[in-house]
Amino acid sequence: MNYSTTIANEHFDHLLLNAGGIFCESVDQLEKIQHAPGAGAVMTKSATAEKRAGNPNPRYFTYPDHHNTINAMGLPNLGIDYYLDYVLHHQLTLPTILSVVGLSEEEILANLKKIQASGYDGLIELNLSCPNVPGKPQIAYDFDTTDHLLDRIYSFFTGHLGVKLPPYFDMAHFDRIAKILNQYPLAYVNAVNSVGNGLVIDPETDRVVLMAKGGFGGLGGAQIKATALANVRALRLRLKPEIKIIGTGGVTTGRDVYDHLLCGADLVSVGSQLAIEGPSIFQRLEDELEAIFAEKHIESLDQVRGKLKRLD
Ligand code: FMN
Repeated sequence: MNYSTTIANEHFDHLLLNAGGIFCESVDQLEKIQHAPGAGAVMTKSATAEKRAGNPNPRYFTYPDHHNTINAMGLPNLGIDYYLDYVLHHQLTLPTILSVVGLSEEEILANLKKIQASGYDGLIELNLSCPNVPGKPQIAYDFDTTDHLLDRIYSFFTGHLGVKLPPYFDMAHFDRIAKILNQYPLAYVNAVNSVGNGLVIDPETDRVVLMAKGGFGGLGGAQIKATALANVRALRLRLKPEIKIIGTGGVTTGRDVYDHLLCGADLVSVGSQLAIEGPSIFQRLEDELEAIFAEKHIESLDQVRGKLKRLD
């Protein structure tokens, strides 16, 4: 299959990449994704202005079924300078997306100004949806703040920007966020981030499994697939065609990748199951996807992307 896909000035030969936060905190991890067979791109860890230790351990938990996770990492990262240095000065094999975040509007703007001043010309992903920093709401659940922030960003920023969104659960909210995003020259949206503030209980001890936030944490893996697909589909139906979509959430099999494509995803990223299985997952998922294409006699991505059928 020809997987050739373009977002802004970046060209991808494969559909899959690591989801933000997975295998991407250190150069060592990033290099493993760069060289993973079947990977089409690399996402760096969401970077704050200064490096952060994140929340206390335990802050990540894999369910016994090995297909689901809950985390309250709290954005541990090595700081924007580290990741900017990586994308600017390392020999990159794959298109690499620089993920940025901030704990305040001013920090976000300062990060983007720094990136712009560096001359970096690749894709940048602004994370508007981290659910795990105590006391800091997910920005993209506040529509007015999101609009105001994007307005401030585009008063100076000329780079290729995508935004990472939290999951929405109400049709009115899909309408609202799409209307805001359509006002700006965004390269893409990435949907979805972890489903915020779930709670997992250990049946042996009757205790929560995470230390921070009283055990509340972001959900990932198979349990969030339906929510992720709904978000990709709802956004694809509402966003202007120039805004591409990275589908994220609930991918554990090639069929999950296929379903994201049906809903309109241009690329698909893998979080929890990559953390569980390691970078060999990309080739497995691509092989499973190929098998589905062969079985259905599909010869081009255009026959699948956004081609979800309705019952009426
Ligand atoms: N998303 C980000 O945009 N930036 C991050 O730094 C980030 N860190 C994460 C760390 C962990 C341990 C996990 C499990 C998720 C993190 N996420 C982050 C969210 C994932 O990128 C992804 O959106 C979410 O896990 C849903 O995908 P999944 O169902 O494949 O896990």
